Amino acid sequence: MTTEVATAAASGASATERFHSDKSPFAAVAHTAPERVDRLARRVLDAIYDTIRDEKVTYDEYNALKAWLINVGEDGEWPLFLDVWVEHVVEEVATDHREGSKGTIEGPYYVPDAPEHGSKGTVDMREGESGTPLVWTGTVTSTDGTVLENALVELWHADADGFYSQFAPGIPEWNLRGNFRTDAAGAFEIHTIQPAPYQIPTDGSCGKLIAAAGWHAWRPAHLHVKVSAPGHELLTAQLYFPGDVHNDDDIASAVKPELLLAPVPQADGSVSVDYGFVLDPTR
Ligand code: MBD
Ligand code: FE
Repeated sequence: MTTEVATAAASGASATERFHSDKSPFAAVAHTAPERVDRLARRVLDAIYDTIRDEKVTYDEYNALKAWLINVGEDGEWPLFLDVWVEHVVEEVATDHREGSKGTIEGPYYVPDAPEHGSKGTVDMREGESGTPLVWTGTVTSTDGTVLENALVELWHADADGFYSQFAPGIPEWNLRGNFRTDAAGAFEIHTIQPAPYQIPTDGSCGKLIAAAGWHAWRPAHLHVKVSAPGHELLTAQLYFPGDVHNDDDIASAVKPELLLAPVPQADGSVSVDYGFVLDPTR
């Protein structure tokens, strides 16, 4: 028997395929004026020209960049590259007006339509799934304090080895992915395990950049969540655990103080957290 190993190329290919299978990102910008496209493309190109002139970039460096960009595509790592180094600023601008809960980036590993568990339940996990059991309670309200019944809470996270189902081989399809609905009091209760710190793939092009630049590849342990309710803006967030050494130097720049949990260890070895969400009404 051969043991499948997680490779950058395999998880990159899954993330790229998943992104392509979603509804076309171009439809939403089909009516963008040429002036806007011109302005944005021009500013990005000008930033590149400035860098080349200021830093006196050589032909050898230009050719290395060209080869690297081609490799990012071949590895399927464009979703990873963009979500790690660009998305956090897009998220910042997009959610600037909000009065409700803070969110953060989605990242490359969301999958819609995970199994539903009602308002209280346990995400799918393997027999003997490793990791500290985690019980997460919370409520979903609107910015005016109204309780939101039947709000959708979608949870996904890595396992204790830092792998996501559907993006690493040999993990059951919906492992550590589950959807919950708030009850009449706006409450939910989710049972899962505590995820581990996560290292982005080091064997692909993003890893090559990280090594060449002397960076590290780590994200702190995190739970991903999307919270939605009719008439409200979709909230995409990640929640973090205090004390994680990478909370202060997340490679994806996606940690905010408001997103830190306050876990309470229980006598039975599990950990409880209470963390709820306030959604902004649609403008
Ligand atoms: C992740 O798990 C993640 O959340 C982000 C943002 C980027 C890479 C891997
Ligand atoms: Fe993640």
